[in-house]
Amino acid sequence: MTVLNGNFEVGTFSNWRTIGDTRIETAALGTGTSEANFQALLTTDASASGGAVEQSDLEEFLNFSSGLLDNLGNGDATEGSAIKQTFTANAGDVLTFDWNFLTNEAIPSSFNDFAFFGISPFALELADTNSSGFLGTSSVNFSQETGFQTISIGIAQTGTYTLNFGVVDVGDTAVDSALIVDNIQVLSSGSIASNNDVLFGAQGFVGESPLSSSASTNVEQFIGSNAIGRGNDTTL
Ligand SMILES: [Ca+2]
Ligand SMILES: [Ca+2]
Ligand SMILES: [Ca+2]
Repeated sequence: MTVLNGNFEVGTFSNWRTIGDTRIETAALGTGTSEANFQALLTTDASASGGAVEQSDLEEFLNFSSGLLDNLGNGDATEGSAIKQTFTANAGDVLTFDWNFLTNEAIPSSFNDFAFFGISPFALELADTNSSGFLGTSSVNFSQETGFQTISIGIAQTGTYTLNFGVVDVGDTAVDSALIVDNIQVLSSGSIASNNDVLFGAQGFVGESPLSSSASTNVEQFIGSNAIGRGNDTTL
């Protein structure tokens, strides 16, 4: 089963499971949209329904090992929000989505909030307060945004995967950040581009090997069961 309601045009989180402060937003958010009318917003803020949850609850929800969010390298993750959905894919398919990281922290800040996506039990950072290219003020509730970006991830092995997206506060819980995601699709192997940003398989996110037919020739990031890093042609 492919990703359902990956563009949120149902207007709800139908087919997704959520934790923390998660909302369907429109262009009224001030960021515009990357695809049609509706998009998902995840924040590290409080909300009427309770808001962001503590790190351990996030890690349990996402089937992460305890402390994984700290081990991504930005410091002590404190609280946040996430969504997830389980789907099946074939080797050679490509997962693609649009994302936008927003923050009220300084850029950069030692309170290095970050957004991530992953295939449980693995996660990979999308952006943090040290990322380049922030656009300045343009959204209703946040002072900075990266703007919409698109990432594509080659799927190295046929299987059933649980896709996750999240955002966390780091160091304290006071100043909030958010992640917008939209346009989440799994494209069949016939539509593969040759420039996937990341690959993943049974060992997590990996480098170019072992999938030669559709593998990227310029993989820039990888993550495995015990490591995160950057490099080319690296298999964990
Ligand atoms: Ca949409
Ligand atoms: Ca923060
Ligand atoms: Ca917070």
